[in-house]
Amino acid sequence: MAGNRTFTMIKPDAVEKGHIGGILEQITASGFKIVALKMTQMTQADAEEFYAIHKERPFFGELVEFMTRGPIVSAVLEKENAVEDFRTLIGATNPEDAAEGTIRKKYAESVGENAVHGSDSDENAQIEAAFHFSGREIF
Ligand code: FUP
Repeated sequence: MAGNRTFTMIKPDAVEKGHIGGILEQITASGFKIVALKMTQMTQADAEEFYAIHKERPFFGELVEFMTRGPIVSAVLEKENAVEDFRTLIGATNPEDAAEGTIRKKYAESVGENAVHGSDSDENAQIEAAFHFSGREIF
Protein backbone atom coordinates (compact mmCIF):
# COMPACT_ATOMS: atom_id res chain seq x y z
CA MET A 1 0.00 0.00 0.00
CA ALA A 2 1.97 3.00 -1.24
CA GLY A 3 1.23 6.66 -0.52
CA ASN A 4 -2.06 6.58 -2.38
CA ARG A 5 -4.14 4.73 0.21
CA THR A 6 -5.61 5.51 3.61
CA PHE A 7 -7.70 3.71 6.19
CA THR A 8 -10.98 4.94 7.69
CA MET A 9 -13.66 3.87 10.13
CA ILE A 10 -17.19 5.20 10.37
CA LYS A 11 -17.46 5.13 14.17
CA PRO A 12 -20.34 3.76 16.29
CA ASP A 13 -22.00 7.18 16.78
CA ALA A 14 -22.35 7.78 13.05
CA VAL A 15 -23.46 4.20 12.36
CA GLU A 16 -26.12 4.47 15.12
CA LYS A 17 -27.49 7.66 13.57
CA GLY A 18 -27.79 6.14 10.09
CA HIS A 19 -24.99 8.15 8.47
CA ILE A 20 -23.14 5.29 6.72
CA GLY A 21 -24.63 6.14 3.32
CA GLY A 22 -24.16 9.89 3.63
CA ILE A 23 -20.54 9.57 4.70
CA LEU A 24 -19.62 7.01 2.01
CA GLU A 25 -21.32 9.23 -0.59
CA GLN A 26 -19.25 12.25 0.48
CA ILE A 27 -16.07 10.15 0.45
CA THR A 28 -16.59 8.82 -3.07
CA ALA A 29 -17.87 12.17 -4.38
CA SER A 30 -14.56 13.63 -3.14
CA GLY A 31 -12.59 11.37 -5.44
CA PHE A 32 -11.73 8.44 -3.17
CA LYS A 33 -12.15 4.91 -4.51
CA ILE A 34 -13.25 2.26 -2.00
CA VAL A 35 -10.87 -0.72 -2.28
CA ALA A 36 -11.97 -2.52 0.95
CA LEU A 37 -15.18 -2.24 3.00
CA LYS A 38 -16.90 -4.05 5.87
CA MET A 39 -19.04 -3.67 8.99
CA THR A 40 -17.69 -5.21 12.20
CA GLN A 41 -17.79 -4.61 15.94
CA MET A 42 -14.47 -4.12 17.70
CA THR A 43 -13.81 -6.10 20.87
CA GLN A 44 -12.24 -4.44 23.89
CA ALA A 45 -8.91 -6.08 23.00
CA ASP A 46 -9.21 -4.80 19.40
CA ALA A 47 -9.85 -1.21 20.50
CA GLU A 48 -7.09 -1.29 23.13
CA GLU A 49 -4.62 -2.47 20.49
CA PHE A 50 -5.82 -0.12 17.75
CA TYR A 51 -5.55 2.90 20.07
CA ALA A 52 -2.50 1.67 22.05
CA ILE A 53 -0.73 4.96 21.30
CA HIS A 54 -3.31 6.73 23.52
CA LYS A 55 -3.04 4.22 26.41
CA GLU A 56 -1.76 6.76 28.93
CA ARG A 57 -4.22 9.50 27.95
CA PRO A 58 -7.06 10.33 30.37
CA PHE A 59 -9.72 9.63 27.71
CA PHE A 60 -8.44 6.12 26.86
CA GLY A 61 -11.11 4.23 28.83
CA GLU A 62 -13.95 6.25 27.34
CA LEU A 63 -12.46 5.90 23.86
CA VAL A 64 -12.34 2.11 24.13
CA GLU A 65 -15.87 1.98 25.57
CA PHE A 66 -17.18 4.19 22.76
CA MET A 67 -15.44 2.34 19.95
CA THR A 68 -16.76 -1.04 21.13
CA ARG A 69 -20.37 -0.07 21.86
CA GLY A 70 -21.70 -0.86 18.40
CA PRO A 71 -20.70 -1.69 14.85
CA ILE A 72 -18.26 0.31 12.78
CA VAL A 73 -17.73 0.42 9.04
CA SER A 74 -14.07 0.19 8.08
CA ALA A 75 -12.66 0.92 4.65
CA VAL A 76 -9.48 1.35 2.68
CA LEU A 77 -9.58 4.30 0.29
CA GLU A 78 -7.46 5.07 -2.75
CA LYS A 79 -6.64 8.49 -4.14
CA GLU A 80 -3.51 10.44 -4.94
CA ASN A 81 -2.24 12.00 -1.67
CA ALA A 82 -4.87 9.92 0.18
CA VAL A 83 -3.78 10.39 3.81
CA GLU A 84 -3.53 14.18 3.71
CA ASP A 85 -6.57 14.72 1.47
CA PHE A 86 -8.73 12.48 3.64
CA ARG A 87 -7.65 14.32 6.82
CA THR A 88 -8.74 17.53 5.10
CA LEU A 89 -12.08 15.96 4.11
CA ILE A 90 -12.88 14.79 7.66
CA GLY A 91 -11.78 17.99 9.43
CA ALA A 92 -10.32 18.61 12.88
CA THR A 93 -10.54 16.00 15.66
CA ASN A 94 -12.87 18.29 17.59
CA PRO A 95 -15.93 19.03 15.40
CA GLU A 96 -16.14 22.51 16.95
CA ASP A 97 -12.84 23.28 15.21
CA ALA A 98 -13.67 21.43 11.98
CA ALA A 99 -14.05 23.45 8.78
CA GLU A 100 -17.50 23.97 7.27
CA GLY A 101 -18.55 21.11 4.98
CA THR A 102 -16.15 18.55 6.48
CA ILE A 103 -17.48 15.17 7.55
CA ARG A 104 -16.86 15.83 11.24
CA LYS A 105 -18.49 19.26 11.03
CA LYS A 106 -21.59 17.67 9.49
CA TYR A 107 -21.85 14.44 11.44
CA ALA A 108 -19.75 14.53 14.64
CA GLU A 109 -21.08 15.21 18.11
CA SER A 110 -17.93 15.92 20.14
CA VAL A 111 -14.17 15.31 20.28
CA GLY A 112 -14.89 11.91 21.82
CA GLU A 113 -17.67 10.90 19.43
CA ASN A 114 -16.33 12.31 16.20
CA ALA A 115 -17.97 10.13 13.53
CA VAL A 116 -14.93 9.04 11.54
CA HIS A 117 -11.30 8.00 11.79
CA GLY A 118 -8.61 8.80 9.24
CA SER A 119 -5.03 7.53 9.32
CA ASP A 120 -2.43 10.20 10.11
CA SER A 121 0.47 8.81 8.03
CA ASP A 122 1.16 6.39 5.19
CA GLU A 123 2.82 4.04 7.68
CA ASN A 124 -0.19 4.05 10.01
CA ALA A 125 -2.58 3.64 7.07
CA GLN A 126 -0.75 0.44 6.19
CA ILE A 127 -0.74 -0.84 9.79
CA GLU A 128 -4.40 0.04 10.39
CA ALA A 129 -5.61 -1.48 7.11
CA ALA A 130 -3.76 -4.71 7.92
CA PHE A 131 -5.31 -4.70 11.41
CA HIS A 132 -8.85 -4.68 9.98
CA PHE A 133 -8.53 -6.49 6.65
CA SER A 134 -6.82 -9.59 5.33
CA GLY A 135 -4.95 -9.35 2.04
CA ARG A 136 -7.85 -11.04 0.22
CA GLU A 137 -10.26 -8.33 1.42
CA ILE A 138 -8.32 -5.43 -0.09
CA PHE A 139 -8.72 -4.91 -3.86
P1 FUP B 1 -7.60 12.01 15.00
O1 FUP B 1 -6.27 11.63 14.42
O2 FUP B 1 -8.16 13.29 14.47
O3 FUP B 1 -8.61 10.86 14.93
O4 FUP B 1 -7.35 12.27 16.54
P2 FUP B 1 -6.39 11.59 17.61
O5 FUP B 1 -5.56 10.50 17.01
O6 FUP B 1 -5.70 12.70 18.33
O7 FUP B 1 -7.43 10.93 18.61
C1 FUP B 1 -7.99 9.68 18.37
C2 FUP B 1 -9.30 9.59 19.05
O8 FUP B 1 -9.16 9.79 20.45
C3 FUP B 1 -10.28 10.66 18.60
F1 FUP B 1 -10.87 10.35 17.45
C4 FUP B 1 -11.22 10.72 19.78
C5 FUP B 1 -10.31 10.43 20.95
N1 FUP B 1 -9.94 11.66 21.66
C6 FUP B 1 -10.70 12.02 22.75
O9 FUP B 1 -11.65 11.34 23.12
N2 FUP B 1 -10.35 13.17 23.42
C7 FUP B 1 -9.30 13.96 23.04
O10 FUP B 1 -9.03 14.97 23.70
C8 FUP B 1 -8.55 13.57 21.90
C9 FUP B 1 -8.90 12.42 21.23
